[in-house]
Amino acid sequence: MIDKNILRIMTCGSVDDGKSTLIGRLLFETESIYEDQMSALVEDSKKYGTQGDKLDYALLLDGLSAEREQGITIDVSYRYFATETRKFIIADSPGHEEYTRNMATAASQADLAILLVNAKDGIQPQTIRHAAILSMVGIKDIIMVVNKMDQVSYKQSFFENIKNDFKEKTTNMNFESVQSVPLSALESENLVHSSDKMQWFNGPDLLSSLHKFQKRENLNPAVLFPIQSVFRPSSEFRGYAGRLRAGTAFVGQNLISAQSGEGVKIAKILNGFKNENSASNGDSIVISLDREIDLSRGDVLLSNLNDVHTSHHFESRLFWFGKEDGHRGRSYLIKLGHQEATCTLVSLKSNFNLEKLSEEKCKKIQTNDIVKVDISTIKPLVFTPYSENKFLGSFILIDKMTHETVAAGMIQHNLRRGENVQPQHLALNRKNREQLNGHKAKVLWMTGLSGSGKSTIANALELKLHQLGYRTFILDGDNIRLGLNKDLGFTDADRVENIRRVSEVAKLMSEAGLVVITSFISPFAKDREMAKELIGEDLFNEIYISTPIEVCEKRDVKGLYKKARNGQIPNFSGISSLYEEPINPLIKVDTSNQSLNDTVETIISKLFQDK
Ligand code: ADX
Repeated sequence: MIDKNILRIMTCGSVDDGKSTLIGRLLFETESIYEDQMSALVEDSKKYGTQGDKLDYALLLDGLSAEREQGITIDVSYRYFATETRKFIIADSPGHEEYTRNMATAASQADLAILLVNAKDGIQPQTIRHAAILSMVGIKDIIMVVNKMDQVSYKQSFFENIKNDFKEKTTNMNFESVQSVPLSALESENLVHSSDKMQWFNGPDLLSSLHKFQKRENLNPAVLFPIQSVFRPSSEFRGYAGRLRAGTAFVGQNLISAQSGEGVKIAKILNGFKNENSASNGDSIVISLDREIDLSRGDVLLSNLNDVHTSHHFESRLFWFGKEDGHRGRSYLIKLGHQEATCTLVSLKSNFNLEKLSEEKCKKIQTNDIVKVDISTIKPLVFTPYSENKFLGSFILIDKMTHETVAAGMIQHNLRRGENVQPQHLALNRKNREQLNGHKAKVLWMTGLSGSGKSTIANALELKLHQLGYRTFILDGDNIRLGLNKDLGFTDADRVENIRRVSEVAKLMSEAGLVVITSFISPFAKDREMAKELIGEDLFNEIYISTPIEVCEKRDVKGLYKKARNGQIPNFSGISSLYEEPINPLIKVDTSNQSLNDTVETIISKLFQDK
């Protein structure tokens, strides 16, 4: 059984609020420090200490050399301490502004947050920013510690002013309880016993508050069991391993697969190597079922189907860590629970301005942004809003090319159209249409700079294919931008959307059985990758027209390079906007040293031998 008595606490505050000292001193006072750590502390205090002859408890914390050198805490570090009645896990998240994301990560695990304020400086903008993030990641309970009371002679007025100021500035945040404790971590006043120096304060000291704190438990008995792995040690036993994320499960209980809607009964529950009759929320177990149904990693077994959504469209809050900007229309890998899928940011709704504490319009997402977006996944996922279940309500987004985690997300709510729109089965498919046409469908995706020769090649190629009896269509950058995409310009965001729409159209046309030739600069590797995935690897053929920029510029058929060099066209590909070369194209053509005829022949001999 999971120990319900463990309290997960996170701490946050500005750089000078004394978090490390507070945690260090708590560890010391609760005798959670080993002898060797203690002797290191004595040595380190002499060398690096900031407290004269006294011990510098802040040095007990992790972050170690980098932190000591810079004088700031740089990552989330976890500390454990226990008293006779309770165990505590304390996450020290950094106070430095850049590291807001670490704070968000720590907050999603915490039962309670300790927000530190320096008695002398009072509430700082950073304090309020942290409070806003805490409220956004669903922290309901806060202890506001007014630290360094020794520096204001333990005067009540400082404490009362800060308390009122905090209350006023956070009225719109959804905290359910805010306690305030005045203390001095350095002098251990009001830390682990009530202080004689602050007799005007009649609340409990910090440690007593932590002992008394009652965790908000999910009392809903309904079971949520996301399957982490399928386990088949012998042909007689098939087990499903995972952690129970809500409710109490028992042998004989009826469960439903969220994905298929099929019902099953729990036959056995194993906890460790022991057979158990039941298991509760938080337990890591293996269960077996009364019959075999189709279940795999990522599927969710539950007792009440209405407790989750199975949908491919939801609104979410994102904490963006990525160094690269995020754009509407871009695709990422989403990992939600044990499920994985490709997803797209279909609309950017707003960006939360931490200075003004308000939502603002947003055109792209940058590092450290906290945005509200709609996400659409390629297959339905099982989820809940974050407020109902942290495990099935949170996810990460991964850049498929760099494998970097670019964002952490929290689901706000399902978007109904995700459930109400279902694919319609059609009587005829691509194969039928290909049969009638007498050839296979294909997409020839040409990429390259403006003036590289894409449109000329597309034209000559289509003519030749037409003569050979192929049904074809050209999607050309300039033409599409005069019609379907006339609302789009040349910012990165608009180019991403341009290619997304063109990919969808190319997919439809290939479903119609046509040979589709696309002629777009399509400068970003990620978007070409997205096109490939959407259209299907078997249909997608990348052709890189690699004519060097000097040659394109010399040709300057449309006079655009000249204008771009004169600064009349901003964001011009290859000059003031990035072009990422394909790494492994199927065909590569440099029109400065290959004739049009040869190019057309090369493409035809490589791709059209099937008829
Ligand atoms: S893409 O980058 O979004 O793929 P697309 O192929 O649709 O571009 O459009 C490129 C065409 O738009 C070029 O061939 C050129 O004629 C025209 N154009 C106008 N402004 C720009 C610009 N800033 N950068 C590139 N092409 C431009």
